[in-house]
Amino acid sequence: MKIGIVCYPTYGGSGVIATELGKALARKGHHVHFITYQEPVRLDSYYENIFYHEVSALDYPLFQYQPYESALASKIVDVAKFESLDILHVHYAIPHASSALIARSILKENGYNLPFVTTLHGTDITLIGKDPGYKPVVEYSINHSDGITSVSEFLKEDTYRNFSITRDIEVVPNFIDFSRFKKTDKDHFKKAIAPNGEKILIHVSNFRKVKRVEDVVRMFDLVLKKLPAKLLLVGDGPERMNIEILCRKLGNCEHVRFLGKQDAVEDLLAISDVFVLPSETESFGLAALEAMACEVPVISSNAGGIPEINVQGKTGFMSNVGDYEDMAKNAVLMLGDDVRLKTFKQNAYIHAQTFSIENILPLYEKYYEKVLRSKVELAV
Ligand code: GMT
Repeated sequence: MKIGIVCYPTYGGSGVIATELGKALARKGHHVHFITYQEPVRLDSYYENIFYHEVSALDYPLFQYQPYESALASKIVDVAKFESLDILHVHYAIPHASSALIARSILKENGYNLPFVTTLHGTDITLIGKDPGYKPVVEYSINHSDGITSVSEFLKEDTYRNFSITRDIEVVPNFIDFSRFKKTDKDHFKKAIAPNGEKILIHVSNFRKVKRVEDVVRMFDLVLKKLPAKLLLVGDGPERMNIEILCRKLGNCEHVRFLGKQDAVEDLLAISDVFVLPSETESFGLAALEAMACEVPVISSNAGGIPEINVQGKTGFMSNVGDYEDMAKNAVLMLGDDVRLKTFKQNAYIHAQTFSIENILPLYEKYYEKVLRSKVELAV
């Protein structure tokens, strides 16, 4: 198949999934065309069968905001015609689904049929998409997609709850590539971070309010009172300064390392004992799955789709949103007993295998085929 993929090229989970999906499809022989405003972060090398088409929204003094949606739709039209795309897959509804919809209409007038699949990832539904400023367009473009997938059961139900959706939504969970995310021996590195054998807690996110990084620091402070530990904070975003201020206030800065954005997250996970994800809402929690694949159990909130990956008392523990005291108690329970911790680590790894790319990729391929078949049937 010739598949177009539209996504955000940055560090967010939706862009990561879109890029890894494209890479896996290309490995199976499909031709994959990324259409976005910047080379996706995870497209870090040359790949046979992968092509990148940059969208450039012209700047003009009249524009307060560049009309990216129109520029993207125009680029989709151009790429579809020139490269003879069979299908387009857009990740994150805003504004990708509406751009795809405009492109499909333009192409149709030119006698070209380009069905598109929209994958809902999370905040495009749970936060931004249901804002009245976006909702009518998001709802319309979801309903007029040729196929709709969501990354968790929770997100599917939340979409039906918040929008008038007239169509079936297929759940295709996020996946993990075990050839990259696996436990490796990084003992020398572990010693540098935790020279006295301290336990290592890690949090990886884009430091937005929804991630509740403050809870990570507060729970860590309680853990520190019970056992020697270090905290790795990976990523960057709007909350970073507030978090630094909180660490200073709590007086635990010497045990907290701010590592900023990191490409090789798997090397940091390899030395970690517990992953912390206290999010306010999380449609899936790809960062937690990456941790589990590296044998790191998870202390999380029970928000959104997290219970679909973190199994209570087995791969980690879940607490109510904001209950950092309970999270600390659970972390101490796991970290305070090496035999118990080892069992949690093994469980996390075993459960993560359910989401291996080998299991999930065929679901997308079958779904594309189904969408293409139904388009042909409609045309006959
Ligand atoms: O908010 C983020 O973490 C980024 C966001 C994105 O779309 O880039 O992530 C969402 O999609 C990920 C991939 O499907 C999910 O694993 C995350 O749970 C989801 N984030 C939220 O729902 C907050």
